[in-house]
Amino acid sequence: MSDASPLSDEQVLQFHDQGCLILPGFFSPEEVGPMDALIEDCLTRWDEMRGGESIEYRQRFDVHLKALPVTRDPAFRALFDLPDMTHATTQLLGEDHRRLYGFAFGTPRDGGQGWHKDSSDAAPGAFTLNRLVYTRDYAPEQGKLYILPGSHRYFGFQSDGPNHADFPGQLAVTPTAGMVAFVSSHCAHRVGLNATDDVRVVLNSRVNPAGVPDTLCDLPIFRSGRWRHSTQTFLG
Ligand SMILES: O=C(O)CCC(=O)C(=O)O
Repeated sequence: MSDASPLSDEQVLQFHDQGCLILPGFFSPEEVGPMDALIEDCLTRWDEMRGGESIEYRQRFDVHLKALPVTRDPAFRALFDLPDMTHATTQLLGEDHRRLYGFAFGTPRDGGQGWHKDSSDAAPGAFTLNRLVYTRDYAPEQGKLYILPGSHRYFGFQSDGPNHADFPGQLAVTPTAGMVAFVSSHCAHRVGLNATDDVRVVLNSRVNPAGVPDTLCDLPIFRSGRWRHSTQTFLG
């Protein structure tokens, strides 16, 4: 293990300035290997798996995915506890950050996620950190990760409009094995539609800076308005 900081000072500044930081090759193939094997095993049982979104949520926001039951496996925790990840998290959030919960989302053909911010409180510092990890290389047609840098500085979206549409200035990233994307919950992002028969999977372990409520991401905001996850209610 090296004592060197995994992120440079410029990268830390970039995260706070843009609301996101994309790091291809953050993890080695060996480091993501155990989680990739669990994902592979899950994908063989895809058709039997539940864990999809509600019809209303899918129709309003073009979000279509399944949650894979791999986040309770010790390998999930072990991946996010690797020294470079814990060190980078401290660099971005400070010492007193608080680990929340994890997800593994599988996106099948025609699935994706329309533009959204995972939280809708625009106060500076009121964000949850998404730590997104990809365990294998994906084709662009399986759904790129689109992010709108700087959008964490304002409330919501500047216009209503299609859930899947290009914005000037968006980043479009094709996930690769070992890539990590640190994305503020208040930075707009979407997952492009999967046009293949191969499921695309992302892991996410969320962390809050000190003082941020655990429930911040109960209220995401989409181009057409806010949604409350805990009651499955559209708030407009
Ligand atoms: O699937 C991805 O690449 C990102 C997922 C994401 O950001 C989300 O679940 O909000």
